[in-house]
Amino acid sequence: MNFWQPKLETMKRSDLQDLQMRRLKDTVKRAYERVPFYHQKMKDLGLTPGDLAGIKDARPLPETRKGDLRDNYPFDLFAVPRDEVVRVHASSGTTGKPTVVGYTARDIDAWSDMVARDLVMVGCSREDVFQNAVNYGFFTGGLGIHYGIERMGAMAVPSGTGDTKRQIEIMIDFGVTALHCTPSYALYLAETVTEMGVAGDLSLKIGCFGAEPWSDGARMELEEMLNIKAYDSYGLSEMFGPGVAFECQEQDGLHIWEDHFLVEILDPEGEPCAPGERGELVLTSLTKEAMPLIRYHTGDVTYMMEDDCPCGRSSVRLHRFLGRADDMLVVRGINVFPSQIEDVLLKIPEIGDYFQVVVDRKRHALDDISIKVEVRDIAFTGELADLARLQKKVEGELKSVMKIRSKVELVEKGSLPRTQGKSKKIVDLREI
Ligand code: DLL
Repeated sequence: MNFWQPKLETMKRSDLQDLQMRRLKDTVKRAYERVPFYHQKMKDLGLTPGDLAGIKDARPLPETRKGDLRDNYPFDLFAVPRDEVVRVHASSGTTGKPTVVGYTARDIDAWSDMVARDLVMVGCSREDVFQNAVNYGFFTGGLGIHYGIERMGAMAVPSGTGDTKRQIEIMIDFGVTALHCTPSYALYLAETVTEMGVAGDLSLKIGCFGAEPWSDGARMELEEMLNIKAYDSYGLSEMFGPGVAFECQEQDGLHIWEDHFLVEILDPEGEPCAPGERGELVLTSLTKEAMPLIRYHTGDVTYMMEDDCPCGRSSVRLHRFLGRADDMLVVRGINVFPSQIEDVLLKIPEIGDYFQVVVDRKRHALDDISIKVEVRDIAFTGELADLARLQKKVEGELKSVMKIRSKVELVEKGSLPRTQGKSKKIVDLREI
């Protein structure tokens, strides 16, 4: 069977909720006693751990945001003495200091088991040769996935990033059967495989892609080009890293491991969203020792799917992420997520896999949204009229989904930047 920790993965919901409340009380008590930031926040709310006796959810507890990690840079949110921290990771934002996270040996252990759960869930076994083509530095996707691969016993191939042709040679020579990287790099790898004409030499079966939003269109494209099943993987450094939520073989929502995290989806007013209703994912860590976080606002937008999953896992599923609340473009009052644009574009056969959205506002004018899209060779018939027709078609299809007009600029294949990590699909030139 495809379970790594069957008891925890299939636990009865009432037992799971009891376990969560026990762990929540313990986490909050430790944070109150050991982290001055939380001590003060709880004091401001008039709360002591004694008030938690009858607690049923996280709502009375203090909230945490990314800025709080920066304000406590680098180690002031740690809840254990420095000599118990065996590793740190960091993620760099666009401004200011990076945010730093720490792990005890038990944290690394719990995280490895969580990633092992994910990999076994999508069908990996000890027989697999697993290439991890992401950056092995401060980014949690490198060591985090690597430890999970070793934990479940497959052969880890820590290829890191860089030299795409060599990555593909390794894939062929080592008989790689499973691949982890960002979806944008996967598309670039797939494109290079096609150019090299070696798709038939690959032994790939499984692709795990995450660290940024991607669409079902991109999934279909990757599955076809690489002859794999492609799974969505979600995580964030603040909650260990990759492995927090992962698709099972149903490919219909991501199981979030509720024995490790208490899950809330909140609307912009901070009120809980009903299942099916979009909102911000807010997480409380239930097992993290070195750096527990309470009601952490992830900034990521999704919704809860409540129906039971045929795979037998009892944890709640999250719908694939639409994007970050702050990546959502509000153009002339309409909300647009880059993943929606991607979904439309990938359904048009003449259009390639790369696009870039540029939003601008001329003085006193309305916002302008223009989208550069790469055109596949098949679209170049030699007739300018054909290109003009294609441009109109793309504009029309985007308008029907986004409800606003955008200007489409067709560009040649290869002219938009390729990336080995997270891609930048939006350029916002508005001065707001
Ligand atoms: O990106 C951890 C990770 C590594 C996840 C490898 C999956 C695979 P950070 O660098 O801290 O950690 O970035 C976390 O990336 O808050 C989301 O905005 C975004 N993100 C991660 N996974 C997904 C996903 C890693 N599957 C931030 N879909 C998160 C959409 C994702 N967004």
